[in-house]
Amino acid sequence: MKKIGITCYPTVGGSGVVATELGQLLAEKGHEIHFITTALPFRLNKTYPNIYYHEVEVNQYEVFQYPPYSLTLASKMAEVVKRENLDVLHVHYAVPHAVCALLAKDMSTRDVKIVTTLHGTDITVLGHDQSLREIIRYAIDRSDKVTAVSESLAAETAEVLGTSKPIDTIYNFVDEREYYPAEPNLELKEAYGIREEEKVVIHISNFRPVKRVVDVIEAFSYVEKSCPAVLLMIGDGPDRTDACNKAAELGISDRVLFLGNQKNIVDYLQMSDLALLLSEKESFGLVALEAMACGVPVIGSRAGGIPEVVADRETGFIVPIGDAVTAGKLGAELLMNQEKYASFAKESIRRAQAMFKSSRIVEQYEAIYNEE
Ligand code: GMT
Repeated sequence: MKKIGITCYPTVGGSGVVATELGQLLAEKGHEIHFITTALPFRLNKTYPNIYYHEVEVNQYEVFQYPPYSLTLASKMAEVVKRENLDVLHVHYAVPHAVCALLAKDMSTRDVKIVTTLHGTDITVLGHDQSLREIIRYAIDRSDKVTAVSESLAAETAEVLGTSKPIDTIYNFVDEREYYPAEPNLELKEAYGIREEEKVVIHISNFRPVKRVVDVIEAFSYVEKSCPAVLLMIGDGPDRTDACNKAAELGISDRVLFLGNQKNIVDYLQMSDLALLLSEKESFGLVALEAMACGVPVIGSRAGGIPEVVADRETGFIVPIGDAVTAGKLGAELLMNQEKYASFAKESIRRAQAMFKSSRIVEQYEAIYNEE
């Protein structure tokens, strides 16, 4: 059994979800887990005697123009590595987390193994920034082991950074004890005024420009033209107003429910019939996998790792980025073809369980921790 330190952004996003659930599943297998984060990970939903939380408390001093997050984190990591005799520091995101881990290893003088998992924007966005490129490459080259959440991200990392460091793809997973197909919560549906005959389409994201939420509204307008339907927009972010305006412009505001951030998204997925993820960058698309695990087919864009998650014409459809019309028309056709829909829903569940099964993914990480 290993003693593993985990650092991630604990409050939002798929990377925090994956890191936290991985920590929980590793703890269930007997490993000792130490979260070294700024807050208690939001997905940590059970009590485990072998999970510890070490808070990174970033102080603000007048002498610093910016709060020294990276320095405080590196210092805390070094303290925990030494005191708890950690074997592994598993960090999510190259910058700053892998850089902090390297510094902490040096400070602690303990031969702790540094495993870095790339989740996307540290490569697809920051990797193109000349002011960060070199330090990202340094973090990757010096980590003992680097993983990426899709083949697409692994390939893009090598290309963007020009690194020859081997990068293993380890896909994200869902906790199947939480994400599974179930009868919709009728009370919740009724509370939102959703009628029995209406199809439920769902989009979940942080509404940043890369998510192209306006395309989601436009795609939905084609679904709504063909069958009675509502769109649940879950999440919040800078493009929410644009999305609301688009719904108003298309005259479908009463069909689009903006629900803001929600904690129990599985309740919403279990009452949905179709998920839309039309991003222009998406290294994996955890929400697509969460939808599939609940038996909900996905229309996704040909961006990053989405086509590795959604099997085109089997568990949903893959459309070109920006092609909201095709996305909407394919969605409508699928929802109206009962036989095809049932086969897509069944295949979604099968694929989620076969390719992204949590036990299989956790074993892949364990193999990396155990490698000599
Ligand atoms: O999607 C985001 O903007 C949040 C970001 C995060 O830090 O959680 O998501 C990234 O990591 C997820 C977990 O690996 C992936 O499922 C998302 O595809 C990835 N987002 C992007 O690549 C834009």
